[in-house]
Parts: sequence; structure tokens; C-alpha cells
Amino acid sequence: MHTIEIQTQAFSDQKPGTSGLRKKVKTFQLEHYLENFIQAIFNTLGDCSNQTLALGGDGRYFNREAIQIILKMAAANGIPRIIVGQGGILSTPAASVLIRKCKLDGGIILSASHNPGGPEDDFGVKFNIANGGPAPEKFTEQIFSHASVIKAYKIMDSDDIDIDTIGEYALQDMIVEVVDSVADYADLMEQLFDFDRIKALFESGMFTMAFDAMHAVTGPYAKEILERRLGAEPDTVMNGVPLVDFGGHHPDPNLAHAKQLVEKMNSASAPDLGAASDGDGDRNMILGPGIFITPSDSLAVIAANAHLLPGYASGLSGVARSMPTSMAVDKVAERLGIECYETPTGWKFFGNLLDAGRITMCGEESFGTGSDHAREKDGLWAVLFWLNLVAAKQKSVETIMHEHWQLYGRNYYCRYDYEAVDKTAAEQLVQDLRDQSAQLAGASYGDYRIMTCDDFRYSDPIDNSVSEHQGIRILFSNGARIILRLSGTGTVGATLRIYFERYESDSERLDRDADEILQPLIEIAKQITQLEKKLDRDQPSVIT
Ligand code: VG1
Ligand code: CO
Repeated sequence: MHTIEIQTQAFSDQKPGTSGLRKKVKTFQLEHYLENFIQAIFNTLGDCSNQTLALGGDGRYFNREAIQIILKMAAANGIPRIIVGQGGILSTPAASVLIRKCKLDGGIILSASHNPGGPEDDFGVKFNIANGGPAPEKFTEQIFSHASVIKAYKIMDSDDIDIDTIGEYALQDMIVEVVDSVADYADLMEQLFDFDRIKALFESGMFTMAFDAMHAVTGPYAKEILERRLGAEPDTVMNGVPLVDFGGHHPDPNLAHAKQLVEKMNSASAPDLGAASDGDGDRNMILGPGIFITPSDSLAVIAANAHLLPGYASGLSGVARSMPTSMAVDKVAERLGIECYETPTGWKFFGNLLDAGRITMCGEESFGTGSDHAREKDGLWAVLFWLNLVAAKQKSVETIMHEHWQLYGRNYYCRYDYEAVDKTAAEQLVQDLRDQSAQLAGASYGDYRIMTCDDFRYSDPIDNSVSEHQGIRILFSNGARIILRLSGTGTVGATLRIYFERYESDSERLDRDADEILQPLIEIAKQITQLEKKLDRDQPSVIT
């Protein structure tokens, strides 16, 4: 067993996006591709001799192979200790919790999140820093710089390590500690929520739920927490066995991809609560019988009711949402008299606010919600929050949502995704809009008058770093918004996302169909951008 140095050539496309580097499995399998990127992470860390890391992934195709390569490279780069989830499994929030609990220096998470998996689909690598959260932009830019000029990487010439049995193993001078992937995370959930109360709800026989793990990483977590610790019926967790290709589906918890759950929740025998999580366990979808809670509304409900739950009884220091997320939580913050921050898309932008204690909770419209217990969004956490809320209020999901709208008004919301469109055309469309922004201010479309149109720029209040070009905002005088941005997680062409929002406070207009309320805004967006012509699409690929 010895260290070898392999000569390599840089790839020009190893720039991390919204959440790590995501590419086709076939790309990661190219000779030296994964190795170059991992070496670039180690080069960014600098002296590795004092770095203890976590390592795990969502179990998708290529996870196990990648873990062995990374272990051998970590040992060759002088890392003294690395903690690996059993079988190479760690959900993204569980990895964040592990880094924080064991005070590690960071972690490597292998996942392409909600993107499909399998030999023909996607894989991803993400680096998280010592606070447990995604590396900030200045760190990922350094990784990219190193990856762009890399000439060699180091790796051990050794046998594979047994990652399936809990225990400690030596790889040259490095200790590999294989730990239970679920226990620490489940223990933390037990501290944050009132498990006795939730247990009593399940035991009452008056309440049932369905959790769709979508054959992704949350299966074992949900079975342990919901079925074993909270006493839910044994078949509460659907699709609970993680599969390398997620059973051939998109592990994306939304109305389009979690079809089986949605059908169940719309059937006559619907359980009282329906929920789902994504490939790596950081997203969540919440449903009641016949009702879908938009992630933006879910964030607002969670913030408004946090004081009812043990982990948040002392209230919230502040809240934050990504810019395209609806402004429902802003209304809650206003009433609570706390700060509400607006950040660019991507969880990495919440890290500084959480670390500085400025916010306790935050969320994104893309089915992400979380709190200061971790530095990642956390799917099961949000599900447990809703369960605890139903148990504490003794009210249905639907009643909780309706009462919230009565008090705060409703932010009608939806998102159109145009996936895998021509990249140049999509970039041109956004640029055209930027060029048009000055003329658009003041323009009227029926009842809608544009107040401003700008390109969102974020200045971090903690470290003063500035992030430009974070999405085009078209803001109307009645508070409605249209937001456009290009995705930073896709692996084919470009994906254009358009977000529509309209606030309604008239108590007679809280139960309308969102499509009907938002239709005028959708038409305005099509008219202003000419997207159907420019992208050669007459329909979005997904509506959420
Ligand atoms: C998407 C979402 C964003 C989320 C990111 C990572 O990014 O819009 O809100 O933080 O995915 O989530 P983009 O750039 O494609 O819009 V996950 O669960 O895919 O790690
Ligand atoms: Co995810």
C-alpha cells in the first residue's frame, strides 16, 4: 500500500453550480474526472493534515465507487480521519448534522439531489464547510480555479475499505470511521420535536400518514423515525428501499413527480398527512387530503407557529427566504416584529445569517425548508414540524392552512420550468430582458402596471460579499411579481425558471384556483419575453 501521484489534464467544466458539481454519471466516469475535482477540493483546503471530514451520499449509482476513490485520495493527501455513513449513505441534512455534532472541518456529499440517477443519469459532488453548510461562493470559486489548472492528483494504491460494517479501519495513516447513518440525525429530531405528542396522535387511531421516500435516501431515516420511534403504521413509508436509480423516476417531491402519493392524497381513502422527500433528503412536499401546501406557504406556516413546538418555544430571531420564494413569510415576520432577509437561490446564502444568529428559519420555493439545527434544508425536519403542529393544534392540515390565509392573506404562487432548452437561446432571452428593463418600468398590461424591473444583486450583511445576476425581477404596483432565472443544477442545455406570485387579502378570494389567479401574469411573462418563440416551446416541462 503506497501513495501514487497520477499525472492528469484539467477539464474546463468543473465549475460548481447552485449546489455542487452536477454532471452525467458518464462524465464522472471519464478517466481522472472525479479525481481531478476531489483533488481540487483538497488543494483548496490546503494543509490537509489537520482536516477531519465526513463522507457519504444519497446512494445513487456510482456512490459506492466514488466513496472508495475519495477514501484512497483522502489518505494519500494526508487527511487524518474521515467519518463515513454506513454503506456510504448520508442524507444531505444528516451529513450537515454529523459535521456539526462531531465538530468536523467539513464534508464531501455525493448527490445530484432531485435529478434522476442510474448509469445514464446524474451524479454530483458537493463540499460542505465546518458549519455543516454548503461551501460559500468564494470557496467554490477556488475549487474551480484549482480544477482548471490541475496537473496531478494523489491516491493510495490499496484495496477497498469495508464501508458496510460499523467500526474503525486504517487506510495507511488515515482512520476511516464507519458510523450509523441515521442515529445521530434521529436523536436530534427527538430533541427538536415533541415525540410523545406525535406518538399519542398516531396511537389515537384517528390519524394516519403516508411518506413517500421515492426510493431515495430518506427511506431508512423515515422508517426509523416515523415507524419505529413514533409508532406510525408499518406501511406509512412508501418506496422506502433506496435504489441506485430511484426505480427509474425523478426523486423530486412535487406534484409532477410524486404521482403515486398525489393520487393517494386525492383518493377517498387519503391519509391525514402526505409527505415526500427528494434524492438526498433535503426537500419536502406537504399534502393534506385534497390539498397541496406550496413550499412558500409551508415556510410561512412553520414560522408563524414555531413557538408552539419545544425546539422553538423561545421564538425566532429572524427568517429568510430565497428571492423567488413567495412573500408569505414576510407577512409573518412583519406581525412577529422580526427581520426577514431575501437571499439569492441556493442554501449556501443562508449560512452566514444562521451562523450569526440573525435567523432561526429559512426556506426556498423549491421544496426546501430548514432551521438553525443544521446548515442544509431538511426534508424530514419539515415533515416532523407539520406532524408536531397537527398534534399540537389538533387541527387538520387544511384547517391550519385556511386559518393562516384568513389571518395573513394568501400569496398565490406557481413556477414554470422550461427544461433542457437551448443554452444560448435561454441566455439571450435573459440578456434581452436585462436590456429591456429600463423601458419596462411604468408599462401597463391590463390591470397590471410594472413598477420596476431589475437584476437581483445580493450583498451579504455579514461578510459583505456581493453576488450579482441572481435573477430578473419584474415587480408590479399591486405587489405581484414575475421572476426569471436560469437553473444552476441542470445537466442538459439550460433550464429557464419563471416564478409567478400574486397576493390576495380579500377573504372572499382565498379559495380560488391558483392557475386562474395567476393566468394574467403568465400571459404577461410570455408577451414580454417572447419565450415561446425564442425557446421554441409552447409549454413548460414542469409546473410546480
Ligand atoms: C434548485 C432550486 C434551489 C435549490 C437547488 C438545490 O436550483 O431552485 O432553490 O437550492 O436546486 O436543491 P436551480 O439553480 O436549479 O434553480 V437540491 O435539493 O437539488 O440540492
Ligand atoms: Co436535494
